[in-house]
Amino acid sequence: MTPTITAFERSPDRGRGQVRDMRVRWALEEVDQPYDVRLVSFSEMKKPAHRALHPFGQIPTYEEGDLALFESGAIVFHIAERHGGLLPDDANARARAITWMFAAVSTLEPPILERETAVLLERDETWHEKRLPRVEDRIRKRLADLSAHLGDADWLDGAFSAGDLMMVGVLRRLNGSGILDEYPNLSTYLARGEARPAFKRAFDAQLAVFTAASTS
Ligand code: GTB
Repeated sequence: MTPTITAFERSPDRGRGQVRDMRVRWALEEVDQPYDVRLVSFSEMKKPAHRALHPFGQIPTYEEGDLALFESGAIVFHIAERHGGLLPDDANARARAITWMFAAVSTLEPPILERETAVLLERDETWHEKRLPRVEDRIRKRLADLSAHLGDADWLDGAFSAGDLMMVGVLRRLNGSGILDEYPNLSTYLARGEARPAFKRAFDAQLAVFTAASTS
């Protein structure tokens, strides 16, 4: 059965692949699972029909038969469980890969999101200049530890897994900040993830939504 995911009808990031449907698209591409996309407007996301799929009125969602999921991490986990290739067969290695998925969304992503909020929404506040370096230092603390763990390995724990997919998805949110450049092995790790053919296919698919919208 072909799953259907939701994505922004008009992508505020202009197709730079920062919106969270990108992670889901990437996972589906990694496992060679075709998918349909339903584009939703900001007002549609807040209506009951969409809230029945996503209680917080957001994207992405995932529908497959009578199963409806939300939360990009949970969706990627579901895809990884149902298909081969994103989680190791060995039970302990599998548990570690899942641990990295959680680390991405619950340890790395929060300070990165905090910075985005500061940069996008708090620029005019009198305390912004003082606060931003503190927020960025909280990110650096996490990146330094992640960098030390990764060392000169290609991936976080053996072969590429859903843990790497989620971590690369989160680290991409630092694109343009310059912060990741301070950790050369993490910059290379990010580039390694983005060089995967499945990533490129997912990126092109989400970009096509934006380019189609801007030419119509
Ligand atoms: N924890 C949830 C998940 O991982 O799925 C978070 C889902 C979420 O934040 N969805 C956002 C959304 O639907 C889109 S990704 N927002 C609309 C709303 O809340 O009303 C966040 C996002 C938005 C825009 C950019 N951008 O333009 O660069 C990047 C990321």
